[in-house]
Parts: sequence; C-alpha cells; structure tokens
Amino acid sequence: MDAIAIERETDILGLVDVQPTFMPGGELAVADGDAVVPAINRLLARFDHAFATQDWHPAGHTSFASAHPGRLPYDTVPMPYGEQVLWPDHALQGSANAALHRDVDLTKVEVIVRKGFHPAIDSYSTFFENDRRTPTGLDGWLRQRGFRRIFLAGLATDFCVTWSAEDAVRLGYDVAVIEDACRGIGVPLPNGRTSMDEARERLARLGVALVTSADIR
Ligand code: VGL
Ligand code: ZN
Repeated sequence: MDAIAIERETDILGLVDVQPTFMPGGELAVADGDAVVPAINRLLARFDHAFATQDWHPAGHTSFASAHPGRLPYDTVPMPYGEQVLWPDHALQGSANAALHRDVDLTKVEVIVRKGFHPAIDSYSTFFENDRRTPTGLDGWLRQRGFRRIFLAGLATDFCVTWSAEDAVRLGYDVAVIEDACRGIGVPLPNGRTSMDEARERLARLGVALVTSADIR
C-alpha cells in the first residue's frame, strides 16, 4: 500500500477504549490487548491531534450478562434496539481498570469522550450509542475543530473500533483503521462465524482503509 501522508490540521488519531479492563488481567480481556499501547505511543509521536474514548458503565449495566438472569457472557440477546452480545462486568465507572492505560502518552489527546453510561443502552461506537441514534457529542467536536480524516486504533477491533469506523463513514469522514494498533475479541456468533470475520467484511464493504502504522508517514 502507498504511504499515507498525515495532513497536520485535518487528520486526527482516535484512541478507542485503551483501558486495562480490555487487556490481559482485565475483566473483558482481549488477547494481546496490551500490545496496542506501545504501537499507539509510536503513532502519537507522528500526529498533531488525538482524541480518546473511554467505555464507562454504571454497575448493573444492561450489557452485562450478570444483569440478565440465566444468561452467560457472550450470549446474544434481543434488546429494544437490536441484537446485543452480553459481556462480563467491565469498564466500571471509577474503577482502576476503567482508567485510560497509564502508559499511553496523553499529551496530545485534546478530548476524552466517555460512552456507555446510559444504564439501558450499550455503546460501542465513539459517535452513537448502540441504538445508533443517541450521540456522544464527538461528531460536533470533530466538525467544529475542522477534522476530516480519522485514523482509529485501540480495542476491540471487532466492536468499538469497527462500529466507530462505520459511523464515521456515515457521518462523512474519511476513515482508516490502523490494524497493528488494534486487537479484536472474536466472539463466536450463532451463524458459526466470528465477530472478527463480520467486522472485516463490514469495513471492506464501506471502503474503510485497513492500514498499518508503517503506511503512515
Ligand atoms: C467493547 C465490548 C463491550 C469494546 C466495549 O471496547 O470494543 N466491547 N464494551
Ligand atoms: Zn462496554
């Protein structure tokens, strides 16, 4: 793939849920999830602007399997806004594992957007909650600041990163996912495939560029 030149004032690096709760030892550990931290720090040195998101759930959140008697983590259940995967309790507001990872250099992070705090709606995307209508406010911030292209990195590739990329495309941004700075969960789905298979297909269909750090100059 050709090198991508960073446009200093209109490109921004988006750090999705870089929280210990999604890393080995955390409540919803993504395999090798902590490997994104050094990759992200190298990227941060090259961009002038960055934002970060933080999954931020109240106790008893509707996305927790523990809130659905008889259900187990990774079961899929219908919610008023569509099918929802149930998770172990994670990203609990105020807990140490819900903080942004302490080794991420936050110097260039200009805004931190929290999501998933409405008790009855889960939130994967950095732009909308899972009803796909309740906004996080990030679109307004990015637009007012004049950003047009978003490079996404973080956790998890097949949930928060992919849903963010899809919404960003719908909102009119150019989007690239930096694959080596992301890690995925890979939930087995009722149709025999995994959430990683489906995420890759959805991104390809939308024309989201899958790039590696080395492509970005
Ligand atoms: C995430 C599942 C539940 C993510 C957040 O950050 O991808 N996944 N909450
Ligand atoms: Zn969550």
